[in-house]
Amino acid sequence: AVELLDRAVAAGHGARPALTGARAGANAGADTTWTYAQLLDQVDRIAHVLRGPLGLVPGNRVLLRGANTPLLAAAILAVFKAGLVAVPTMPLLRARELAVIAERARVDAVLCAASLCGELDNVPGVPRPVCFGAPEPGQESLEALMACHDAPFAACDTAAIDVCLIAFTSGTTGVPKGTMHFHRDVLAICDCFPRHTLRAGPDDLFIGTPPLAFTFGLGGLLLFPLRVGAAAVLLEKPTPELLLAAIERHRATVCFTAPTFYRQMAALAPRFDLSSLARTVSAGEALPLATRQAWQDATGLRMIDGIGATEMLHIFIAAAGDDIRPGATGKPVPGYRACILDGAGKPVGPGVVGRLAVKGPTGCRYLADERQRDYVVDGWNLTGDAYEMDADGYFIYRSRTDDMIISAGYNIAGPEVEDALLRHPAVAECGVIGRPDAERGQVVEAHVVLQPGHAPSPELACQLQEFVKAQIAPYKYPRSVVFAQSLPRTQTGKLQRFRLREQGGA
Ligand code: 3SK
Repeated sequence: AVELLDRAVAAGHGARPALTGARAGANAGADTTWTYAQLLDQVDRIAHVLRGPLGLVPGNRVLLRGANTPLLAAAILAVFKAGLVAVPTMPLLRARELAVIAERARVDAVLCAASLCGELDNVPGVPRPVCFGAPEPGQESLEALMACHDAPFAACDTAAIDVCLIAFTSGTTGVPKGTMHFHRDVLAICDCFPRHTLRAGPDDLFIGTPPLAFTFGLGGLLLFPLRVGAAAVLLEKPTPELLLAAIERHRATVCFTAPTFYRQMAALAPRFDLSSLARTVSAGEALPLATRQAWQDATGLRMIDGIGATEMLHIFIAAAGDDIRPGATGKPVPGYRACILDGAGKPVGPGVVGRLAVKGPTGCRYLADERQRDYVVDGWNLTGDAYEMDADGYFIYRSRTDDMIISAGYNIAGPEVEDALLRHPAVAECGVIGRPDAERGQVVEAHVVLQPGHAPSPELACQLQEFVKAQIAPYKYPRSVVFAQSLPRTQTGKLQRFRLREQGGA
């Protein structure tokens, strides 16, 4: 992966646009575009900074934090090119979550957008961040260091099986898991879904919303376009309206986002000229049929649905064009195989719901985590999804097999939200589940037993929501709070979340 960009330039794409940064708020419209040659220059400067002034050596780990911007993209590519390991983190994460990642990944350096550096002050033991994008006085400036290095950077001589990326996923127990990916994995995902399913080419312009810290976004908005010599537009703070406006303004041809966004965009679509759009990709959560239909009615486009996983790096089942069958995710992407297993781990035939198992050029390698044993069994990756296969080999999503809540494309572990709630003095006990929701797929719902002396009220529910938002990434807060006298537990005291799910929502 060190040569991804150099090869594009060598292939003659140097003068073509590579990345455009579309800014939000007061700076909206002040888009900046880098050609492939300009992007390469930025990447080489950052690589020099990492290996020079920062003193990093191949294999060192670099935590990256920032909204989707060309400079964050350049930093990720520079980490690869310098033979280092990228540890991208979601921009909304709070100090407590960052501390766990920094500690687990044992990071050696931090590159952080200046506006997000403050949260790192509260993370014990992380190296002092080097800040980019208008650093304030007192912050170490990446751009100032880059200004001293204008020579090309010779790509580090890495091996195909050197780790270049540790992508974190929140586990069902709330303890984040680092998934390690090799240089060859990065190239493999570029040569599977985008080539065979999406059929991307150099004239495409990619756009979308997933953060580059989420492998859905890293592939769809950076690696895939660069691999085929195409361009991408990165939106700093996307909303459905801003995304639609940017598609119109830039004449984007390929869009990557989650079903919740498509649902909201469908309602607004008539106000925009979306005639440039040729292919739209939905992943990150199951695509409801109603959303697929609403999008198709609004745009005439048939959605390319896909299922991926951080453990697998990107999408491994999908369908495009005439292969699309509404209600089914699709078939294994060329390069991957999939089957459905019963409770004993034996393959089942068509029409039987079981655990989805996949195998291919990428796979799960947890960083020092015993859950590896449960995820990879006999070479098959068990993704935690319940699926069935039909007689024609199409895979149909049924549910998650674990307690992970997937809301608007975000993976949220219930126990992590419980942990945050339990820190409130009014909370005695709580259980957090995902409640089905037409718009977000699921919403986080907290069932709360109060301490003596506290009474349920809408004000207290709001207070608890704000309390959670202040501790962990705000998208994890419980949109629904149900006050209860007691929680269902087993004889041994274990919370029975399935019984909470069976109860009606508030
Ligand atoms: O987690 C997912 O659903 C996903 C989807 C597409 C690509 C990558 C990922 C992690």
